[in-house]
This record gives sequence, C-alpha cells and structure tokens, in this order.
Amino acid sequence: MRIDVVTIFPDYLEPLNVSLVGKARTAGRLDVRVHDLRDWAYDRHNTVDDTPYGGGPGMVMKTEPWGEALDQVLADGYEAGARLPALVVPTPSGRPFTQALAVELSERPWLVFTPARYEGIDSRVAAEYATRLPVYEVSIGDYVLAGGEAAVLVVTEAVARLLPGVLGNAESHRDDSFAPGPMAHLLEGPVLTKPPQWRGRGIPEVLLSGHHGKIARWRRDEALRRTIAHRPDLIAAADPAAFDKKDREMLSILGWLPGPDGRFGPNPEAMEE
Ligand code: 6GU
Repeated sequence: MRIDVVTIFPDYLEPLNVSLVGKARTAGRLDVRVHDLRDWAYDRHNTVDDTPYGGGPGMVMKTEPWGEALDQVLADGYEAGARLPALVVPTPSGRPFTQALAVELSERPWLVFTPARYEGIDSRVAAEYATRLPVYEVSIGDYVLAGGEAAVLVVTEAVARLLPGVLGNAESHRDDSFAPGPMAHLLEGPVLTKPPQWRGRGIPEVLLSGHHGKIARWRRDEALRRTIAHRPDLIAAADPAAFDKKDREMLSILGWLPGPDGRFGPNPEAMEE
C-alpha cells in the first residue's frame, strides 16, 4: 500500500517511522511519503489560510495550495505506478472511523491524507476531488483536536496492521474487538500472563485447566461483563441471534434481559430507583 500525507507539520508524522508502521515500511509492505503543504504556497509568507466567508472565528485553509499539492502528489503516484487513490480527509465533521472502515481502507492500494489545521479546508477542495476519486471524510471520535495529524496516525496504524504480512499471524485480528464475526458486538475481556501470583492476585483456575471449551466460555462471559460496563450501547444494538443460551444466562446475571423486540436492555426491575 502507498500512503501520502500532505500537512503543514511534517514532523508530526515522525511516529510513522516507529513500531508496527515503521516495520511495515522497512519490510516494503507500506510506502509512506510525507509532504509539506507550504511547498505549494508561493507568496512571501507561504500563506495557507485565510478568513472565512460569512465571518466567524478562526481561519480556513485555502484552496490553491491544497489543489496544487494534491495534483502533484497524485501525478507523482500515478507515475510511480500506484493506482486508484482514495482521499482521506480527517475532520471532526466526518463519518465515524470504525474497524469496518479500517478494513475497507486496508483493501485500497493508495491513500492520500489531507490533515488540516485551523477550522478546516475550504470545502471546494473535497468537492472537486470527489468528482474524480473516492473521498472519505472521517472523524476519529466525538471530541475536537487541534488538527487532523493525530487522526492520520490513528487511521494509518489501524489500517497498517490489517495489511497482509504486517502482523506475525493472520489470526491476530480475527478476535479483535469490533472485527466482523462472533465477537463483533463485544469488547475483549481481560488478558493475563506469568507470574501466576502477583501481589496476592492469582489466575482464574479455568485458564490453567487446558479445557478449551471452558476457556472460550470464560472469555465470552468476561467480554459480556466488560461490554455491559463500558459499551452497553453495543449490546443494545446487537442482533439478539448473536447471543446463545449461555450468553443469555450471563446477560441476565448482569441485569440485562430481552425486550419486546428481542433486543437486550437493562432489566428495569433490577435498576436502582
Ligand atoms: Cl479527524 N480532526 C480534528 N481536528 N478533530 C477531530 C477529528 C479529526 N476526529 C475527532 N476529532
């Protein structure tokens, strides 16, 4: 996969040299190029922003530097043989970045990121490239960052670990929280390793039993427990067919029962007044 990033803070993308993404690059699985937007700002002050039409606070990133930068980055990539670029525009008003979107992006050969500072990029830029390319406007959560660079790091790491040959073993993301499959609507439960005793805390017997069926059940119960605690919305939204008899027993112990439509919700009888 090829990734281009155009930014006014190239240094912010240094972490892409480290750890999993850095290794994917040295292994030749990922080709990352970071470009300085100001290379395409031609006035004396390399201006990339201006005041917003209609007034209001803050500044808006100008069309021309982005247009020139993207035209050249796209032309260079095509020349190098990369095909079917998709533009990824980080913005708090984008669609939520999810594991499903990470999977979709990981199947593309070439991503071009346009992280913005200030109040964002003049909307005509995304509209213009959307006539030619798939454009993904993405948000990494319901909070506001000072710029999109951190989102580029987040999306790149989530995508890179899905690329073939990047994680040691292809099974590694089969059980990821949010991966499609039997655990889709559950968070992963606790993980434990040696030593068997630490500050008076031991290991649940079942994990030492070697009984794969019982271990799988324990993990699923713990996943249900943790999901109810941290993300009850995932259980409430899940297709009830995803829960087997044992799941239902556990959900009932945790105070969750099927409602009239079959979906699970907190048992009103069990709620404190
Ligand atoms: Cl992608 N950018 C900014 N500036 N803030 C965000 C975001 C992106 N996602 C969530 N908050």
